[in-house]
Parts: sequence; C-alpha cells; structure tokens
Amino acid sequence: MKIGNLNHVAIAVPNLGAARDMYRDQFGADVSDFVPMPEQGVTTVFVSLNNTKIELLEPLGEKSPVAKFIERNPDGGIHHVCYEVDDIVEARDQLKADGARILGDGEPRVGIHGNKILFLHPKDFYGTLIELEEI
Ligand code: CMX
Repeated sequence: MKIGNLNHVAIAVPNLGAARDMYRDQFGADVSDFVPMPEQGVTTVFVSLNNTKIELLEPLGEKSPVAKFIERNPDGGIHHVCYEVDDIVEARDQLKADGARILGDGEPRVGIHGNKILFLHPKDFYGTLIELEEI
C-alpha cells in the first residue's frame, strides 16, 4: 500500500455550535452544517481549508465513544487523523499481515462522504487513532 493525502484532522469538542462559530467567525473559515451520524455516535461539522479539512466532532447519544474522549479531555482535543488510500481492503490486509490491529469488526463501513472507512488501533500507530478512507 501507499498512503495518500491527509483527508482531515478530527478534533473532538464539548460544544459543537461554539466550535463551529469559532472557526467561522474568528478564523473566517467555510463551515458545513451539522451532520448527525447516530451509528457512529457523533455529530460532525466540516471546516474546509485549501489543502485539507478539519472535522469537528461532538458526542451524540449516551454510548458515544467520543463522550469517553471528552471525559478524559474536557476542553476537547485532536481525536484522529484520516489518510486516503486507493484500496482500503488491500491496505487493511497488508496492515493486518504486518501485525496491526483494525478496530471494530475489521470490515470497512460507509463514512460521512459515502466512502469506505476503517479505524486502526492507536497502540499500533504511536498513540494516534488513524482513519483510512478509500478515495
Ligand atoms: N486517541 C487515542 N487513543 C484512543 C482514541 C483516540 N481518539 N480512541 C480510542 N483510543 C484507544 C482506547 O483507549 C483503547 O485503548 P486500549 O485498547 O488500551 O483500551 C483503544 O484505542 C481502542 O478503543 P476502543 O474505544 O476500545 O475501540 P472501539 O473498537 O470500541 O472503538 C473507535 C473504535 C475508535 C473508532 C470509536 O471508539 C470511535 O472513536 N468512534 C468515532 C468515530 C468517528 O470519529 N467518526 C466520525 C466520522 C468519520 C467519517 O465518516 O469520516
């Protein structure tokens, strides 16, 4: 496999409305509407930059995995980075063969942009949660 572009950096926040306002009003950035993703336990807002995106994440629902993250980081913090790959199954199989752990059931699911995504175990990647997205 060969890693592609940085698709986005995700930042978990305790108040998505306030974070969206900050990026729009203080940074002058273009921001998306709120996009709830109940199956992933998050509501997101995308901030468009010239060369990449920032994904603001707020916990959605009582079992949200991002709620645990906000408990540990009440001010918010960088939650994951997302790299693009050409073929997500090929990338997954190679990473697994190299000993890396894939989170969840290991099968790609459909992300917010309709593309296939997977998350890699942070303990195998220097403490960073990595999302792969097939572009
Ligand atoms: N940073 C560092 N470590 C993290 C982490 C983070 N953001 N999130 C979890 N971990 C650690 C956990 O502490 C755990 O460590 P141990 O094994 O030592 O206990 C390990 O990683 C596994 O975490 P988990 O929560 O037990 O794993 P799950 O399989 O239950 O969860 C995960 C998978 C990480 C994808 C889920 O918890 C999550 O964060 N979901 C949110 C997904 C998301 O951001 N979606 C946005 C939309 C994406 C899109 O469409 O583009």
